[in-house]
Amino acid sequence: MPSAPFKKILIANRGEIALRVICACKDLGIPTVAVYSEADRYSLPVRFADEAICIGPAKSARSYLDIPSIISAAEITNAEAIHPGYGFLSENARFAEVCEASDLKFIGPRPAVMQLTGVKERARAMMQEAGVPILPGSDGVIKTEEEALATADAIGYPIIVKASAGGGGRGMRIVNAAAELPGQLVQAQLEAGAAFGCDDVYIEKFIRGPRHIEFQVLADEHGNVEILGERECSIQRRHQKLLEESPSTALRPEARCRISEKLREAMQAIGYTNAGTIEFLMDESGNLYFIEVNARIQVEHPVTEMVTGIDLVKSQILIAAGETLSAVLGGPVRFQGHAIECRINAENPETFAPSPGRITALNLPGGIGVRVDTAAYTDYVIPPYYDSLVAKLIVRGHDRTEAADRMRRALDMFIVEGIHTSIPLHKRILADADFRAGKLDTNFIQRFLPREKPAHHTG
Ligand code: MV4
Repeated sequence: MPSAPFKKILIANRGEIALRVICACKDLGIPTVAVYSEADRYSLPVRFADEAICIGPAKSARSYLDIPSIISAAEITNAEAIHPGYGFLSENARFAEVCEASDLKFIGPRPAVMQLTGVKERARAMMQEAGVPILPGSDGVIKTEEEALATADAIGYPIIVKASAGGGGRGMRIVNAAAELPGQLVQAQLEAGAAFGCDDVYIEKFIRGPRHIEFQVLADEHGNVEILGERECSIQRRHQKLLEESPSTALRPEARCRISEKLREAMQAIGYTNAGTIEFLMDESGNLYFIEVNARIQVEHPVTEMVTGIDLVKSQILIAAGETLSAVLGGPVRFQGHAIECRINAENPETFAPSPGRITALNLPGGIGVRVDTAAYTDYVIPPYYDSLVAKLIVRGHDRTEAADRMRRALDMFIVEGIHTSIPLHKRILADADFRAGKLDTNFIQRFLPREKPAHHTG
């Protein structure tokens, strides 16, 4: 048995993903440090990590986003590496930089690469350079109304103005005609400036009701890159994914191979390392267009784990320790069966408002092909300060039908009392004829939200 890749890992996160990282560390024989806010004192990551350090009050800005507190915790405990999870500091290039400067290995891409992927129109240009299809759009940042009008004229309406520093749907404006463009451009710039401290925007052709399909990347620190298939993430509400699956019913093997090979070359060209996700939109004709890179492990990573049998978090740690991809993967990547994930959120089923509070009763489903990633337990109190994800229910089947049937069984046996959850919504989705037929797009969820106005930006 070779020695552990790191002497100790600090997990700069909370909830189910902190616990997920602890599991990977335990499997690798690596001691862990949990950091927690005052609101998370009675959390499972605190209980199951080897050490736990309180880093501040409930508000994220003063705990999970507080770089000096986290670095201090790592230094006090002699941690050798930091896993950032998703959200919080996971895509903060400056945090990655401070880690390296403090002699702590950041488990993620290099800071310079995170800086590049964080600037959307630069990532776009880089992908185009590498031969990955992108949408018609501006050549970099749009500065003036004249530039905007000329670009939009050339590509044709509708177009979308996006914040260069955006992501997750923030700072986007759809423009249907030239008359609206000057106003929307200024609005987008103001919104971007306020939200991200940078008012750079760029323009793309707007695709109505696309599918959202993303590819999982693993890359080592020796120039080797593998693409681990795709995830279909079209079922979203307000840019929050609700249900993800792999493979996508819309992707033919030939298209999967072609895009994967292009992505492999592109990721190699930018020197991408560790885990990452490349997001695409698919139009009605089945064409894929790159939109953005997520330089982190994602919430929905278990879907890929279930069809490949590869532990992505363990892979991240081994890659960060300098292992080669072939040693990490131990052979060719094989895809088997179909996986579906339902995000169980603590939210009001009608208003989707967060529903924090005490879980008075909890039954987690199990059995063959069922996995639950959660940090919840009976009597756990969901704090109001963070996102509303309480559990991820992931199932695997030999094919999509078996996976969907298994998901319905598991949802029926998933009991959460004391708070409202998205379980009833998931039951309705799984029973839907279009869902069963694999007929999905980003407008799919609208039909399940009769009290909601359609989101203005989906057209
Ligand atoms: C788009 C688009 C249509 N055309 N870009 C939303 C989040 C961000 N990652 C990109 N987004 C979109 N970009 C062009 N050129 C539609 C969306 C979009 C969307 C994308 C994926 C999943 C759900 C969505 C919901 C609304 C809008």
